Amino acid sequence: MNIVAVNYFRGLADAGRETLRKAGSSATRLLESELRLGVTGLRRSGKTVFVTALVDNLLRAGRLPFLDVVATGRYRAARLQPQPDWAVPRFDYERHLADLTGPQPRWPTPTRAVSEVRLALRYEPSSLVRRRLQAVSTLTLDIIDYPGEWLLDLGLLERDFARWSAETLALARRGARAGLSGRWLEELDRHDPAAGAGDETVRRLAALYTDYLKACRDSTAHLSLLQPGRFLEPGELEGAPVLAFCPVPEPTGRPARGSLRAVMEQRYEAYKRTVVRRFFADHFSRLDRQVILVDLLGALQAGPDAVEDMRAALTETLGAFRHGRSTWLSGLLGGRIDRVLFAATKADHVAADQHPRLRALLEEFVDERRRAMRFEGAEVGTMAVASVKATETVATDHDGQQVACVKGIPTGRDRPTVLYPGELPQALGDLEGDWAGRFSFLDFQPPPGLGRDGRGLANVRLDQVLQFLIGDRLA
Ligand SMILES: Nc1nc2c(ncn2[C@@H]2O[C@H](COP(=O)(O)OP(=O)(O)O)[C@@H](O)[C@H]2O)c(=O)[nH]1
Ligand SMILES: [Mg+2]
Repeated sequence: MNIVAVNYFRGLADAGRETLRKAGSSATRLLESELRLGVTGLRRSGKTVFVTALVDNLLRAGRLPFLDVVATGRYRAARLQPQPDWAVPRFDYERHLADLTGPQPRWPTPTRAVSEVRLALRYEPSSLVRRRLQAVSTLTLDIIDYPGEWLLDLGLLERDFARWSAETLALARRGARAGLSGRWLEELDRHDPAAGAGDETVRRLAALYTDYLKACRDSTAHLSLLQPGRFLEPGELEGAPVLAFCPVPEPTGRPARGSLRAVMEQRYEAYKRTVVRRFFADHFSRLDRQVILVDLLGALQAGPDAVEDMRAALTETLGAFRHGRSTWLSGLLGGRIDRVLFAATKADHVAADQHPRLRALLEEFVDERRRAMRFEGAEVGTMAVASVKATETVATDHDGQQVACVKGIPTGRDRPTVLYPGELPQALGDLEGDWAGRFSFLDFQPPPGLGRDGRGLANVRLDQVLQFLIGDRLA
């Protein structure tokens, strides 16, 4: 057995033990409990800023009025602790905080792989019975930040190569993608899937496919449904052969051994086995709660294709959380995530009166799957949040009418500007035709003086986020 496979099975065994330990200790869990919270989202959805702000607000606790344990005066304090997984990089809270709160405030430098941080939260239990047993309880909270691109890959486990190829090829010929997939599809056309293919051909096709995925992500089209995720966020696998494949059309003749189709299929299956399942066993299967950050405003700004694509990506993502014994994923190890929160980030890009609509739009995306998940016993929440509030909502007079605007320092400028970002629709169906260009959300700099009052980074609704994600464990 090769090393990767050994590690994979070891991962499974560990995860299995973990599940047993959890089940066996549910009695003691009341007093001293542990919770693993996953934070994910596609690139630039706001993970790093979110985790930094979450940690900072838990440490300082001066801006959490709707977190019950704080509101009722039972919260003692929190402290950073050494993390349990020694092979995973530590989330660099201190450095990110220094970026945000320095003399020249700037957004944290991006990171591209998994990282984690552990906090111990001390609080007084609310029930008399528990207080008699222990005056102060501790919740150990592990926060794990990982690329949403990896999460999207769980959907591949349910598709064989033929199906994945057919779906991906069809998608590449539609909408905004058609303008970006040309070079890859032309090159693919030049090869007979049933004929033998050398390593060089395979690598060239894979490279063109990867370029296409990157173009989808980086173009103004703002596309989300991009698989395999490691092609965009390779983590430690940069350059590995398991990341060199691409979809191939169904061959008409009988494919020879070593044919293009056969080689690509082998690599696809190897990717699922050694990369996707390992991520599942090592990280995903060990989470108790999950928050998925969504840059919905970014997609709205980009237009209908981006919104449709984001909807598809969220639906695919929710598929990974299906509970119940029938699905492969939960059948393997027993899914234990019982709360999933979708959060539309950067809500401070629009005026506060638009937040209910932002949330409603997000809700529309996840609604159908949400009912299925509630049926299985898991909660799915939606919220509009800003991890760091970079603007103020101000009322201005426009042709004799009061309109709500945002005021902040746009990126690249040095003075506050008042901006009318437009009104969000009540429902996605209200947007008709090609509405690209209807919204103008600007990027803002972190506000000067951020964090100086020592109460925790100014934010929008992080307390409600925390109440939903961990509030019940601080009761
Ligand atoms: N105004 C505002 N911008 C944000 C917020 N969170 C993230 N951003 C912007 O989004 C960018 C990407 O955020 P980051 O946390 O690095 O995303 P990640 O790639 O998911 O880790 C940042 O550099 C900011 O420009 C927020 O709460 N408010
Ligand atoms: Mg990040």
